[in-house]
Amino acid sequence: MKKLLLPFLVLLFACSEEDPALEFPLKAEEKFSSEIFFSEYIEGTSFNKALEIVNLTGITIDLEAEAYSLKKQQNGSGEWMSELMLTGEIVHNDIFVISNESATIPEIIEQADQLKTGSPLDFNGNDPIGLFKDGELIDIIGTFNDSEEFAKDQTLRRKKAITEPSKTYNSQDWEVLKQDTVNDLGKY
Ligand SMILES: [Ca+2]
Ligand SMILES: [Ca+2]
Repeated sequence: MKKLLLPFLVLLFACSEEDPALEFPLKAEEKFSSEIFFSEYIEGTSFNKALEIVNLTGITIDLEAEAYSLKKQQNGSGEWMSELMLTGEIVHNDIFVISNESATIPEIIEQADQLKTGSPLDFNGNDPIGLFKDGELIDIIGTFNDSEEFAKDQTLRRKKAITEPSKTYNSQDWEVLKQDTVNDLGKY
């Protein structure tokens, strides 16, 4: 029996390595988020700008079908502008990256699920960015109608304790990293 069991265990281990989902089956008590939300913001040098969204809702989100979009408020004043409709899907426990197409840091381009030149992916630290669903704001980075430089030359990473979007920006919910930090882009 022992001779048969060992290859079986090796096989089982090899399989579980290939598919992380097998190692961490969903527990019945696991709490899902009610919505997708921003998980990272990169305000780097030049056009090195990116936004990351995470899906912890337990279901696949079709961004286009549900009309998710991004908008920017230029320098914290005026109307929301430069609406960018998001396209594609995010499966549960996955992330979606939107990057400025003119970025020069390779990871920003490599990790991108959607690329855009210019606005709204041209924020420079004082431009609130909103995540919208069918025209309704669901999550925000920065404070609407506030021209303060809240994240100039920084990477912001949402703390793991935060599992829901928020229509009010709270800097306490974000970890601040130095300019051009991209090592967690495309990961959660
Ligand atoms: Ca600005
Ligand atoms: Ca990340």
